[in-house]
Amino acid sequence: MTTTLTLVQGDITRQRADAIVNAANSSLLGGGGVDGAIHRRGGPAILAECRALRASCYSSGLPTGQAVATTAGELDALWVIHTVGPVHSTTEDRSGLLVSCYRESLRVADGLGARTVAFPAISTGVYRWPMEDAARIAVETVRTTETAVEEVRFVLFDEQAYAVFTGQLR
Ligand code: AR6
Repeated sequence: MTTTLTLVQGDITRQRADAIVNAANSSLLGGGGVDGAIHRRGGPAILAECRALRASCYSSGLPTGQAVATTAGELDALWVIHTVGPVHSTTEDRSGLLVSCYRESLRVADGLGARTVAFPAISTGVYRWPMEDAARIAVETVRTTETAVEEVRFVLFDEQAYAVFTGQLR
């Protein structure tokens, strides 16, 4: 099965997809950036499920590089897949954890039977990962991951991020 990679500039909370990936933090209890936007537009059902996951499976938080799914509430999607990106470091190579975010999210998507999955540029906001490197890792990882997902859509918030991802897809 081949996976098609597509790019869109815009707000991930406006996307129609089987699953939308959230660049969360390990608390799973919300935050700023994409995380804040998803919870705001998706409504309280997402947070309620996140709280239940915290209580049942992740009492010390979702580890960096892992992924877990909840309902998508009022979003135009069936599921939100929450993954925790690494904070960028200049002294330590954490790229394996960023690779893991994409791989684990696709693995969760496969478990759900999702055919279309929208990703933000994980770790490139509050977690300060340089866009060029993050885009390379995102595209390479999706291209080399065995998955039944038919479309992986990268949703880039601004023109500059969109241009960087466009360069990586060529
Ligand atoms: N749609 C698509 N992309 C967006 C949107 C949106 N609505 N909003 C922001 N971006 P960030 P991180 C872009 O900070 O770096 C949160 O507080 C943004 O321009 O959302 O993984 C969490 O709770 C950037 O390129 O995620 C964590 O604490 C990219 O999405 C922490 O931030 C990721 O930026 C996670 O930091």
